[in-house]
Amino acid sequence: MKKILLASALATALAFSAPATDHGYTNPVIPGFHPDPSVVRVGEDYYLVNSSFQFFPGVPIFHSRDLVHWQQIGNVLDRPEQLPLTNASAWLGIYAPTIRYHDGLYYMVTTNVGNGAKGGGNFFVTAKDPAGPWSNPVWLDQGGIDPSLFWEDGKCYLVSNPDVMIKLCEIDTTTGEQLTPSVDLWQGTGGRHPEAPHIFKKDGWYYLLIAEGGTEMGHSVTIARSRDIRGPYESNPDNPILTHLRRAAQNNKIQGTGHADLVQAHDGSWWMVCLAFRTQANNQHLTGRETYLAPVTWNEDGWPVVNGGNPIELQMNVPTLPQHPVATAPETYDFTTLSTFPHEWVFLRNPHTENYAFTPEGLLLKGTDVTLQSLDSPTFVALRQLNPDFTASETFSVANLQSGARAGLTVYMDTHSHYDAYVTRTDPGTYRICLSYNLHALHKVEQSVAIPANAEITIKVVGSDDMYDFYYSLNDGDEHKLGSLNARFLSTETAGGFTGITLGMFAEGAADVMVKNFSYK
Ligand code: 6LW
Repeated sequence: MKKILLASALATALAFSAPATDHGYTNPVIPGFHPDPSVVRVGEDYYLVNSSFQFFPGVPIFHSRDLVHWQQIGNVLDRPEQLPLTNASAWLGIYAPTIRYHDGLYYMVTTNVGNGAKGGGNFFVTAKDPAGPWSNPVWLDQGGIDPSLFWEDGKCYLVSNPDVMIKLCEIDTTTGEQLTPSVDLWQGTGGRHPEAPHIFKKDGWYYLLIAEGGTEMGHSVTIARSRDIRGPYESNPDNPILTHLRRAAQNNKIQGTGHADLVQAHDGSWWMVCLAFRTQANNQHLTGRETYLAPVTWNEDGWPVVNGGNPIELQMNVPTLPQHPVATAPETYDFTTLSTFPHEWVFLRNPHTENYAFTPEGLLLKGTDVTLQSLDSPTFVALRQLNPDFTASETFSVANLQSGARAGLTVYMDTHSHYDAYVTRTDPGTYRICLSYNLHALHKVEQSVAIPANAEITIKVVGSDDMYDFYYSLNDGDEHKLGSLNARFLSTETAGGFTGITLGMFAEGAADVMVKNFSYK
């Protein structure tokens, strides 16, 4: 079996060709489960990172030259020693990261909630090249979540939110040691969960950008400033500078705008990246919290104004940097030609790598007794659902399928909430293709159809605003409908967790599965 290499560019990516422009773009700029964005500029290059919770590798990192088009260039945490995820649920693991650049080094600072040295907590890693490799974690003392770094006069300051308060201390960036006591900076304007702090310096002011209101409908971005980094901080009279809670955005598909970062572009313009979600399925969301972009100006009192004070739109009609489209992911992954997983594929927690092998016939997945309900790592490898409307399919054959084993395609929100279309064997020689749902305590096999053994099977799922429709075909023959399941029961509002839907190829029990290809479009 070939060893799985988790970090390699996909050479077969297709170039996206659009006429060069410097006006208008589509939000989200990074669709699907890509929350808690943080951005840094180095010269004319921009790098952006997202949180990743219980998925491995963690912290996807993207590159752009225009802030609009982003290409994933790796995952910051791609080794188990950087990213222990034992028993991590969709509420745990890697929370919001911050990316910064100082003195020739990239820094990514984040929180591993529930895992790691010291039982979890805040740490940073560094790299000379943002595509990696990144260092092992340097653990930090100040608690809370959403750590961020700021340098001035040879000092490195850490901010995070222990005790529901944005606090600051100085740290030693070699050892992580805390050099000064944590001081209180600001608690926001009264919204719950003051978090996501970032410090910027402009025109002699220290600006402290935060998020408040929690990561749901009431999410907002607020800002305060001080002449002294340690405060006192005065609140912007026009706070919040971004929220979709108000009437102006009540019919906007984009909701939950918050958790932001600011960057000054190489042409001098200012921009905000933030998270938000797109509502579907009766005002709920499934594709996770995504990455959005908005222009920022400064008013005469020296406070930032996001998108002219207006809500963020799907179609942004504003000037941009000169646009540089990037290569996009392929529609079909042909596993007979691949020898590594491209960056966008993810596993649950720390994968048992011996259960995944690239062969000339395809990707061999070996099932184990770890199921999709488990907080261990099942045999599962997935892509994020990027948009409500999509078609995904997996073509595979089953070399070994013992009674009770299952192999197929899961529409997976978390351990409690997933829809599975799969092949199973009920008694010697009887193969069936089934559709089941797992919704916390509710579990049912909705459909079960006998199929011949030794068939090449294609399972397809078609997503829309309200439904997931499942189909199958055998040996490239006619397509049959397997069933339909309502999308809303898998939503974040119903299922919980900080993630979004992933579409996973999985194997459970004594099942050896040869996957020929997987498509997503
Ligand atoms: C993240 C916090 C938040 O660390 O939710 O929406 C937490 N913002 O800032 C998990 O994403």
